[in-house]
Amino acid sequence: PAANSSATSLEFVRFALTEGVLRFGSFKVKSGRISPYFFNAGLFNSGGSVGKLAQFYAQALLDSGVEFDMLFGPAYKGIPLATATAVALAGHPATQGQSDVPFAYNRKEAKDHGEGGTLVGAPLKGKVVIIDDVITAGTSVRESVEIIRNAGAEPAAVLIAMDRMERAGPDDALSAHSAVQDVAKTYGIPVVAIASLSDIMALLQDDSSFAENRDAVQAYRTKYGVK
Ligand code: OMP
Repeated sequence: PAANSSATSLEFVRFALTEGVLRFGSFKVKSGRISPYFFNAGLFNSGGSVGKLAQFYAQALLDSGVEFDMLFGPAYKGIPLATATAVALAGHPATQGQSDVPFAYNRKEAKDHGEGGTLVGAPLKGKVVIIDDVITAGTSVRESVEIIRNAGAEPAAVLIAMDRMERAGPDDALSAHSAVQDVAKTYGIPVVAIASLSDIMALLQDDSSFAENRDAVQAYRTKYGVK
């Protein structure tokens, strides 16, 4: 509910809006639904904005209380996210420079020369946090969980920027749960999001210049949103 929006998640939504990462309009999303908003994390594309994004990820992870040993960023989009978040954790005031969290990522194609293999970075071990941008159907999470388990490590949580809070499944057989809830249930791990559709709604409600978008987002939420 909007009332639960934290100051940090609202600040993040404002930041995404300023960076052009969050846009209102009409967008066809992966599910085929026509969404009145889109969150394109690929547009955090400068040193300053990725640095700030990573601070939000680091803060959300620390606030969640999830115990973890390292980060994993699935190729391609997760790679800069895991890298930058590890940097942000190392510089976070709460860790007083005492936290040097290892990270790893996968290649999409296996390499048959040099060091070989599909994994790059620190060896996967202990409790691993998967970092991604948005979960829609959860496809990329499934792959990451397999990679981590095959390496003998343990998935600890999924950390994402935006939870769209949408019901999973085809439109003619909508599930009562969201893809995020399904991921949490299927793998028995929490999904931690910096912000969610609730926070977007809270921002739209605060600002009268968004009246039209507010109605469209509310209608979409009524149709496809989870409670
Ligand atoms: P899954 O890996 O199936 O969960 O899909 C996640 C993908 O949804 C992202 O990688 C994007 O391509 C896409 N997406 C967004 O990035 N932002 C949105 O607001 C909506 C979508 C989407 O297509 O649903």
